[in-house]
Amino acid sequence: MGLIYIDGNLYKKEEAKISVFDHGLLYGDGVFEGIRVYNGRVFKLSEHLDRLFRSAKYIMLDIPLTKEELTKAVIETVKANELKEAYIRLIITRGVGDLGLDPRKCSKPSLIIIADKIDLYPKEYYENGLEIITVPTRKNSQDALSPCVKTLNYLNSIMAKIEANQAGVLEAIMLNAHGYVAEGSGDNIFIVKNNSLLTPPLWVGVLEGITRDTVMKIGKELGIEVKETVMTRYDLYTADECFLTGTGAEIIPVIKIDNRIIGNGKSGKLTLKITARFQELTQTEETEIY
Ligand code: PXG
Repeated sequence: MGLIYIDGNLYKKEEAKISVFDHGLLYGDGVFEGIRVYNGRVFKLSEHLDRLFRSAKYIMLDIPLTKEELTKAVIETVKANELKEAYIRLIITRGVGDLGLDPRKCSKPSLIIIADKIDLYPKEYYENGLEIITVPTRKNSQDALSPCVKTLNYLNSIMAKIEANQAGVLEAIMLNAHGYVAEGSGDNIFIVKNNSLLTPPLWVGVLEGITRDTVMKIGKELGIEVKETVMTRYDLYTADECFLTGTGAEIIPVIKIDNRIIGNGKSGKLTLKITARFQELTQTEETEIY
């Protein structure tokens, strides 16, 4: 237990160390994934690895392993930790360089896999719903750094989280530079309006969430109209239902936004239906490892 994978070897937690010259630390130069293990199955591993390769391609980082090798490394780490319910953090940094940001000084990327427990929001919020706010911090602009890329630099989200903390709520929604609703600090947002399921399109500047994709598929499978559409704060305030999705958050109902009560102030009907199907999928889908 407590074994961390670094570049092909497993180390005890206390002995798992990387260089202070790693550009992941010095510059946030790297990419990562957050993946869940449910009931001994790695949920949507293939989709997470595909996104990791897309993120790496954007930042021009060559992942030294194939998708098959990465799959094996993830499963080996989960098995070594004897975890049936877990959170996997898969990190690839530019590697060890010197005190200059030129990535050509980094001879090879570092690969780290941590498998541990995660509890993002207290359990009662999944039943009673979450209060959130829209915050002053805007999403990074597409042409500065695409929000589709899951990079090691999360300061944009961290600023939003600090603003939420200071307002006494647990999560923040960021708008993009034009004032359109984007996403939370670590989750995508959905609303239900007149029985349609709506979420911002990727071009607004959001991460292509694996949970977002899963929820959109569930919606369609349940015969619900699913639309990717731009939305403003007005659309949030007047929604019938609202929820957030993410690997950490799973599906969490939202009952208050900027002090406006959403719907009847309880988890909505479609939210409950989609959540029930999502929970079924987490127990039955994907890579069996035990
Ligand atoms: N948007 C952002 C900015 C994220 O960081 C999501 C959306 C949801 O994507 P997935 O693929 O997970 O459905 C994320 C994911 C944490 C934590 O420790 C954060 C995420 C995932 C897992 C854990 O806060 N963010």
